[in-house]
Amino acid sequence: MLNKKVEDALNKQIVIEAFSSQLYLAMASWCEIKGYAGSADFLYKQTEEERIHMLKLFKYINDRAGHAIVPELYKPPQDFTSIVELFEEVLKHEQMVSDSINKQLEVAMTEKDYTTANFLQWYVNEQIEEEATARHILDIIKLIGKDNPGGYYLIDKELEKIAAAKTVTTLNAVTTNPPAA
Ligand code: OFO
Repeated sequence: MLNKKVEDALNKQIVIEAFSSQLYLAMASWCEIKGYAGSADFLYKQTEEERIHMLKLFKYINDRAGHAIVPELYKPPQDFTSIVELFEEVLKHEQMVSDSINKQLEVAMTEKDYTTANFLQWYVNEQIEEEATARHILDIIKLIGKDNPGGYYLIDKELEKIAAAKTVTTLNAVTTNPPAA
């Protein structure tokens, strides 16, 4: 059974993952209406992925006899000055998520809940990938040069390729218990 401090820490992480999903949905919508179809594809996949991250926490908390709480919806920003600013925000957001995971991991370690610490390791690894992807996108933006004529078009074409290569994880693939045979 989860102790209360660990349960609260995991429920805090649910809030963060839910907000991540909301934020990327708002970003996807902005990209779509501005004509950045490749970036929108990537961010629509990202919003789904974040929901899976949230659901994985739900399953874990409830499997350990805690109570996973559905968080309030926070309204994310709806407007961005450019695609460059938007992806800078993505990187900043993912860095904040990594800090938050580390805080929850610290609570689990302090409470000597090594099962939860082991569970959170999945998120630690996931964050390495999420931050690396955001940095990779910003590197592409720098290489193409946003001030080049057609730069935004080329950036979006690169995002289209990244989106096509991205497979959204399913809940079954990330839950601790294997699906029943
Ligand atoms: Fe849940 O990984 Fe991004 O935020």
